Parts: sequence; structure tokens; C-alpha cells
Amino acid sequence: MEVQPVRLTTHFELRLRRLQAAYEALITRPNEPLPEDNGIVTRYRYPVLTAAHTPLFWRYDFNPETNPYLMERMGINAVFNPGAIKLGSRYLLVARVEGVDRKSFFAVAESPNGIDNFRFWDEPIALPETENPDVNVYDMRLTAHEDGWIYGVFCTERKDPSAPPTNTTAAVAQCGIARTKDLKTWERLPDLKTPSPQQRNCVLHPEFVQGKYAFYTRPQDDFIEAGSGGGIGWGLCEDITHPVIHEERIIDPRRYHTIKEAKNGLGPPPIKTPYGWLHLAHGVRHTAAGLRYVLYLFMTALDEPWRVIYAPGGYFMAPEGEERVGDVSNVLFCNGWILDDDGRVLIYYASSDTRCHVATSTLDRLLDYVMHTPPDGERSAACLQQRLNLIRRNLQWMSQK
Ligand code: M1P
Repeated sequence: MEVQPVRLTTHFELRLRRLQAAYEALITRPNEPLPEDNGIVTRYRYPVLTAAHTPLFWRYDFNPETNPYLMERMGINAVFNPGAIKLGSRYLLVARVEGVDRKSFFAVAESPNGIDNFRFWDEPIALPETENPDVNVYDMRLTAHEDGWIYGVFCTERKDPSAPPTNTTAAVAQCGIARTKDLKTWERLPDLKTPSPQQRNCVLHPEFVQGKYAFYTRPQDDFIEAGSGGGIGWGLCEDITHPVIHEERIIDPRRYHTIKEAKNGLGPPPIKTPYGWLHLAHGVRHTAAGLRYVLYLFMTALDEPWRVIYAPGGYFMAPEGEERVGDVSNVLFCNGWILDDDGRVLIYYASSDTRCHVATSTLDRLLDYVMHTPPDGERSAACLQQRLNLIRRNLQWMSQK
């Protein structure tokens, strides 16, 4: 009888099994709605994507000969600011995945229900470059355009060529464009040209307007500060394969002493509703502790998507609890949402440039919020008057009970 040699389980194998078990537990953990909500959106207990959700085989070398300590060879720093789309029954996020080397790339994570069990596809997106290579790419907005393509519009960042060699931080941000049918194979188009020296937070409108491609833009003079760039812009482009906007107009200006005093930027592509285009954007203001990013909603006219028809005052979501803390604290940022077949709206937002969350609402609720919330009164006395009107109506209602 042949005696089989006893095989000892190595430290490497034990550690690998532990890592894999912990990873599977994280990926398959059910998410649950938080009980307290404000009637507009429902938050969920756990983030839907974090650095720990990236596959172990993106980070570890699994060969004991080349990685005897089973150490993380190429760590991931953060997963945030995902674009979102539903294809068939699959909820898909194209997340910004940032390595510990500070470079971001895009990767698709898929869930069967949009709330939990998000699992990254095996390989990140191999985004083609233009003749002027990107140094960093991030914040993809996905637009299923009526021309039949899915467009990924994102920020491409490169070192400012006019900066002196001693300046190692000056950068230029521009709008990169790629398109796909399946999120797997991507065709890179030239970067968008606009009258502004820099662009971030550009979004492609899902329909042709006056027979042209239409972009929401965010002109800016400087990499961080909007400068003379006055808010969310709008412009038309004849040919998406040679994308140029000759005229850019501001449709949602930043404004003194509001949530969008310092800058603002459109989030995901707008949702078409019977009453108008529903938009989600971020507004930024200065505080003694730095910039604060919150989310707000507004609506533009169906036939004139550049004309704002409803603009509730203030934000509808701001950083709460652990959302407040991260690499860039006090930030909520959203560039992806999905209107589901049953009227549910899944809002994918990131907190503090670190992790991705989901919040749910319904189209009816968001429309009610946008169309019936008072606009910003712009002065304390006017805002107080709006609140007094509410208080007095409520007091009267309560006294009749
Ligand atoms: O750090 C917060 C956000 O800053 C930028 O947004 P904006 O251009 O509006 O200031 C982006 O880089 C975004 O990725 C980031 O989340």
C-alpha cells in the first residue's frame, strides 16, 4: 500500500484562507436601510464599495515564492465617486478606484439588487489614452445617449505645461470622453474643447438638443478654484468625435452665502420626468475647517434643458456620521444614480473621497421635494419668513385637531 505524504498547511495558506473568508463575508454582507430618515431619502447602514471591496488578486501576489509573507503588494487607497447605470437586471457602478500611488482608474462593480453584493469585474477598465496621456482620470458620468452609445465623460488631469519646473502641483483638468456598448470595450474620443481654460464635472445630456450633443460643464480658471467660472454651464457640440463647444453659458450660478458659494458641479446625467429634467449637483462652500461639499437638486424645462424651473433652497443631503471623515473630509459627492423600473431612485454617493454609499428614494418623492420646497430666500429675514409661514400653518393645523 502506498503511503500518502502528510501535507502540512503553511502559514501562507492559512493566511490566504483567512483573507479570502473575510473578503467573501464583506462582499456578501446584506445591507439594511437605516430606520431614521427625513422622508426624502433613506440611507443604508454599510457603504456599498470601499477599498476593501476590491478583489484580493488586485492587491496581493498569491505566489508564495515571490510573496512569502503574503503582503499586500499594490494597495488600494479609496473607492469613490462612481458613475451608475442599469443594464437589463444588473446594477453597475463605474467607480473611481485610487491606488496607494494616488493614481485613479475606473472599474465596474456589479450587484443583483443595487443595494449590496457589489462585486468588481475581474479586470479594471483599460481606458485608451489620447496622444496627450492622462496623468490621472476620475469621476466618470455614464450617459446612455439616444444615439445608441453609452458615454463615459470624466475628468482627465495633467501637469500644467506652463508651470515652472519647481511647481510640482499645478495641474490642468479637462473633460475626457470615451464610449462603449458594454462597459468592457471602450473607444476613446478627443477631449472636449471649450472656451474655458479648465473643466471638471462635465456631463453629457442624454438627448440631442437642436440636433446637437449637449453638455453640462463647469468652467474654471484654476485647478481648485472656479475663479471666473461662475457655476454649472451649458453648451452644444456638433460632432462628438471632434467635440468642441464654442459658446458656454452659465445656467446654475454659484451665489454668495449659499451652499454653492465657492463652486458647484453637476452630478449624474439628469432624469427625464413629465415635469422637467431632474438634476442632482454638488455645492461647495468655504468654512474655517476647509471646503464643505453637499448635494442639492434642481429641475430644468423639458424643452429647454438649460432653463432652471425649480431650485429648492439649501441641500438635500450633507455629510453625516462616518461620512464626514476621510481623505478629504466633509465631502458628499454624487455622479451616479439609477431610476429603476418601479420608480425607485438609487442615489450612489461617495463620502469624503473615501467610500461609496447608496441612498434610496422614489421619483415621486424627489419631484415633490424639488417642486414644493421653497427656493433660497437669500437673506436671513426672507428665509425666516418662509419658516414662519410653515410654523404658522402647522400651528393652525394642530389647533384644529
Ligand atoms: O475633493 C472633493 C471633490 O473635489 C473635486 O470636485 P470639484 O471640482 O467640484 O471641486 C473633484 O476632484 C472630486 O473628485 C472630489 O470628490
